[in-house]
Formats: sequence, C-alpha cells, structure tokens
Amino acid sequence: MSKSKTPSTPTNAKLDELAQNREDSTGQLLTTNQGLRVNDDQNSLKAGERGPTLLEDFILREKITHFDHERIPERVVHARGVAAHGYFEAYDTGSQYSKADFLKAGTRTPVFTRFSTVAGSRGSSDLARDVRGFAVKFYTQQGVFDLVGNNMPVFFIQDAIKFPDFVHAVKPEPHNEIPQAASAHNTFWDFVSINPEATHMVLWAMSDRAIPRSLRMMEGFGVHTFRLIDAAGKARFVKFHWKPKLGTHSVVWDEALQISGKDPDFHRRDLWNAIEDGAYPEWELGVQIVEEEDEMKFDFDLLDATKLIPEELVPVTILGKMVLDRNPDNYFAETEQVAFHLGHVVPGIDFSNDPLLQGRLFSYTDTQLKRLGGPNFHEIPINRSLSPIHNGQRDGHMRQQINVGQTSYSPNLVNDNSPRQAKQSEGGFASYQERVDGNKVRARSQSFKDHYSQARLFWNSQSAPEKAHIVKALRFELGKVELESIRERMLVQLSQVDDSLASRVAEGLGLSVPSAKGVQLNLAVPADADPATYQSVPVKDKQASSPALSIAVDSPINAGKTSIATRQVAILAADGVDGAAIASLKKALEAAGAKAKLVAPRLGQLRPANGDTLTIDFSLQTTASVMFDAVFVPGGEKSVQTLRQQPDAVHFINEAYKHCKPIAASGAGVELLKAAAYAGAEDILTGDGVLLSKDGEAAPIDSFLKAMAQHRFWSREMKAEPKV
Ligand code: HDE
Repeated sequence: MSKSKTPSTPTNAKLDELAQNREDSTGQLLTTNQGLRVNDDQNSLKAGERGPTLLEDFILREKITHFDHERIPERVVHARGVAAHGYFEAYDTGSQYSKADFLKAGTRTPVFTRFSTVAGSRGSSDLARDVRGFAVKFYTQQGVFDLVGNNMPVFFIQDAIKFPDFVHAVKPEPHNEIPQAASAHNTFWDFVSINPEATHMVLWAMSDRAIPRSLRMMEGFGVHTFRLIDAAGKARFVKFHWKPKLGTHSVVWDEALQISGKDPDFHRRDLWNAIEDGAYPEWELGVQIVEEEDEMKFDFDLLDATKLIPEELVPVTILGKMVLDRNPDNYFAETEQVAFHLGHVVPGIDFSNDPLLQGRLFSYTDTQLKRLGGPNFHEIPINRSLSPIHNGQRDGHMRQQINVGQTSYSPNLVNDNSPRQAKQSEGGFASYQERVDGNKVRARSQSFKDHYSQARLFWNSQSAPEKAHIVKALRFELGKVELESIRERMLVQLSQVDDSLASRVAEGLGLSVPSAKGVQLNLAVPADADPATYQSVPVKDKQASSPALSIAVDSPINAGKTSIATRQVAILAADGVDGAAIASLKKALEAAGAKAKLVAPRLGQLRPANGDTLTIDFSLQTTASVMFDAVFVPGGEKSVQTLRQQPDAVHFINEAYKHCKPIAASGAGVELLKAAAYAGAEDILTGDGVLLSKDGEAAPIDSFLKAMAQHRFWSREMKAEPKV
C-alpha cells in the first residue's frame, strides 16, 4: 500500500502545481462523477428484488461506462516503465556553453524521470535483457525540456525510416505473439544479421548493461549529437550523459531470469523503496563538447547514432545533478500519461542532423495523439508546463483551458496583437541557423558505413568477465534462434568484430564460424547494388580500447564509488541463531546505509540463543537469494542444523555463490556453506568473496562490507572459462 505523503515529503514548484489535481477520499462520502452523494453502491436498480436491472440506473451506467473506457493504448515501445519526481540543480559550468536558464549556477528545476524497458508489454518483467529508456522531463521556467535517452550510448539503426522494421523484428512475432519481452527469437536475429549497422548496439545489448542491478545504478545517454547554444549565439555539438552516484552495476543472466519469475517488479520496487526510505537516487548530468570546427576530426560521423565519442577523446563536463526524491501519487495519471518528446527544447538547446534524431522529432507528438487521444495532451497535469501557455491553438477533445477573448489568430489588431512573438532577448526560441545545402536524395553518407570498428572498440574495452557474459548471452540468444542460417550469418557478422568472439560463440552453438567470403552482410540494399555502396568501410582503429565503456568494479565509471548504501543483505537464520552476530552486522550495515533482512524457514518471531526475539522479514518460501546482494549465515548450532535440513536454505547459498555474491559466515554458519558446495564449487570455503570466522571469533563484518563494495566476485565463474 502506498504510504501517504507526510508534510516533510520533498516538494517543488511542479509538485505544488499538481496539488490542484490531487484527490484524497480519506473521510469523504462516496459520490458520482457529478458530485451526487451515493446512497447504495452495492446493488443496481431493479424491478423487484429478483427482477431485471433498469436502464434508468444512471449510477450503474456511469460506473460501468467509466470502467469500460479505463484502458489506453500502451506505448508502442517503452511500454513498461516506472517514474519519479525530483529536481535538477545546475553547477556553475553550464552557462558558458548554453544560455538555457535551467543551466545557470544554482538553479533548481523540478523534473519527472521515467525509466523503461523497450520491447516488453506494460505487464512484462523488469529484468528482460533489453535497453532501458531514461527520459527526463525538466519543468523549466522557459518551458518543458525533455531529454529522452537510453542507458546505452548508441542505437541499432542509423536512419529513422528503419525504426518500424527494427521494432517489428524485436517485438513478439506477429503470428503467435511469442516471445514476450525478449530478443531471443528468429526475427530479431534475422534483422540484425543482415543489418550490420546494428552490430555495435547488439554487443551493448548482449552486455551486462542490459540487465542492470537497479535503475539507480545505470548510466544514461542522450545518444544523438545535440547542440548547445551559448549567450553569444555560438553553437557546440554535445552528447549528453547521466552518471549515477551509486556506480554502474548489473546482475547475472541466470539471476535475471529468476528475478523475472520471483519478482517481475524488481526494479520498480527497488526505485520506489529507495525513495520511500529517503535514499534518493542521484545522477550527474554531463556533456561531451565538440566545437563546430572539429565536427569532421573523428574517424566516425557525429551524426551517426551507432557511434559514440570515446570519453578518452572528449571527456565529460559535468553540468549539474539530478535527485529523485518523491514517488508519484498515481501510476496512471503521472507515469502512464507523461508524454515525452525530443522536440520539447528551450533556448540554448538545439538539434543536429542525425537522421535518427530528425525522425524522432516527428514520431513523439504523433504517438501521443494516438496514445493520449488528442492534441490537448499538454494540458494533462503531469505534462503541463510551469511557464504560462499563450497561443491561438484552440478546441479539440477534452480541452481544459478556457481561453478568453475574441481572437485566436496572429497577428491581430483586435486584441493589440496579443499574444505577440517574443524577441530572443525575451526568451523567444530561434532555431540555430545552420547552413545546409544539398541535393534531395535518399542516401546514407559514406561516413556512416564503418559498422565494426566501434563494435570492436566496445568488445576490446570489456574486462574478461564482461566478455564472458557477452559470449554467454550470444550463445543463449542465438541458441533460441531456430534457423541455423541466421545463427551462421550472425557468426559471420561477429567475426567482422573479433575472431575470438565469433569462435567462442560458435563453440557454444556447436558450429564453426563460416567464411565471410561471398556473404552479403547487408541485405538492406538492392541485390544488384555495387558492394562498395553498402559494405562496411574498415577504419584503422585509432583507439584500441576505451576504459570508460567497461563497468568492471575497477573501471573509471565506478572509481571511488564504493558506497554500499541501499544494498540488500539476507541473514539466513533459524531458532537458536547467534543473536549477537546478527545485531553487530545489522548495526554495521545500517551505518553504511545498507539493509539487513532476516530470512528464516518460517515467518513470525525468531528466537536467538541469547533469549531475544527478532521479527523475521521473509520465509524461505517468500524470497530467494536473487533478491539480495549478499548473504550472511550467523553461527548457532541449532540454527545451522535446522537450515541444513532445508533444501531452500542450501539452495540459497548455492545460488548466491554461483552468482558470485559476497557470502559471510560465522561460527557454525560455515557448515551450511559446506552443505551448499556443488560440483565445480567444492572450494566454496576458500572462494573469493567468502568471508568466514571460526567459533568464538567475531563475525567477519568489516571484510564482508568491503566485499560488498566489490559487488561481485567474477573469479568464481571465470574458473570454468577457457583461458584466452
Ligand atoms: Fe523512442 N519512441 N524512438 N528512442 N523512446 C518512443 O514515444 C522512436 C529512440 C525513447 O518514458 C515512443 O511516447 C523512433 C532512441 C524513450 O515515455 C515513440 C525512433 C532513443 C522512450 C518513439 C526512436 C529513444 C521512447 C513510444 C527512431 C534513445 C520512452 C511512446 C528514430 C535516445 C519515453 C512514446 C517514455 C518512446 C519513437 C529511437 C528513447 C513511438 C521513431 C534512439 C526513453 O514515439
């Protein structure tokens, strides 16, 4: 049940403005939509107690009609999402690059941020292997600015005209609507196997980034190149980045699959709980800045959304921070009805000619017209601008505004030419006057045709465990593909990136990598086209790897981010457990902002050996190791004996070890670990990230907390990997 908002709940100008639309029925009498008090809401109006219902029953009709019309179409992509309110605070860096008011030092702007998966339906699992949407609505004093990005910096296609094809390929197949929220099927891999521009993004989608540990622990990217315009009118190209304060972390695939069953709302719940607990998620917004005169200095095209600018070439300049500090009051009214659009910009921000961006500029308003039912969606409270709206647009379904006066056209003399155009000095938006001239063509620039160099850069930049995860993901996905021809063609694509990548995937598929000779790798061109017009142009790698692309714990992204705040620790216990060990662990975790949860064979009260009683948070039936970041087994002979008899408790440890999580045990707790050793994990007691203390010694709390800051101990799973 949602907690009622206390007066101390953070607020901001947008939340205050939303107050006029909030309704709270607490203590009120039941009414119809016309405000008529209802005397009987349990029985319809009938001709006699056992007779037919009367058409006259306007109360029944109103209630049922409203119910019949409750659903609106889900988003065609990014249907499953979750959102939160918060604010953006500008540092003193932005004004020199952009005249946008919200980037002036110290300015606080209310935001509403929606995270999403892409392919699944509204009711699908949070832990699907997928790109995550990262869309931020800034309610600035100059109008709404939407930064509609993803958690990966590149995209599958280069031109918007291919988007419907791409989405049709990844969505469930049309004949049987299978599979839900998964790319592991024929049509997705068919599409990418003949569209080499997808290769770079495919590697991102197969990487750990596609299964985040938490929405609070992922980066965000604007993907396209945008422009910032400074006060003097000078433009610079930029790429937007969101950097999470808690670092960037993922789960493992086997874990993701299980979370999808045990708690499909895992990310949604995690975000909600963190905000309710006051552990407000935070990101810094930054930009990579490229002077206009440097546009052509890269070995890729800045307008090509399948390319990123390595951070080693152009570092990220931080402009401010975003804090999410309040959950929505109502999912439908806010999270479902929020309407993002790339074309919602403010003076100081402008576009580039990226053909993917240009197509998006059309799509977002168009889709809201269908989804939200008409042109007045900007009047829905969550979409309403905080700066006033004055124009000649009128009427349409569900118009809320009551425009007064005789004129709804411009210019006019009847109303003194109001509303009049704003000068730039008054904040009027004027598009950046980029010089453009060219022939009208349907074409792809030659500078877009290198499809493999950055895929290789990404692959080369991954740590050995991250590479192993990519290989396993490809084996899983291609293993689900039924047509061998698709698998083989994908192997050829992968061999263009890296031979060892292709051969490792091939081994898992029981295939060998076919020769690329004579294989037309790009079918999105006419069969008789000259290969020079579609083949990937190899670029001599200028940069072998980009450390910024790895999310290993020692990568630059995670450097210095050793906080374990909000991490969840399971304490496995039964009656007779060592209560003192639990107390000291709980104290240490609380001090570090982490959460300890007591997991026992049953619910109710636990009776530790020292005579205390403790409330059990979960029984072994209501939770699982995949819900936690780490596990602790305190001593206490009786407790450990009970747990050893419970297959679920043994499995809990077994699985936590397999998922490379920190595990600690004190006293007799070590016996449960021994019972959990499985083939390949016989050395569980000496594995990295396993912390033990003997009988009579204090629990290994400090080292356990340090191990949690390491996130996972991949060396355990790497033992089974071939040395490459
Ligand atoms: Fe979107 N995208 N997209 N997209 N997109 C939508 O708009 C579209 C693309 C992104 O939380 C839709 O309101 C086209 C890239 C996010 O409400 C739709 C193309 C990126 C969200 C649409 C792209 C995104 C959407 C569906 C290729 C990362 C969720 C519902 C040219 C930079 C926003 C809606 C939310 C949603 C179109 C590609 C991000 C249909 C045509 C690249 C985060 O308008």
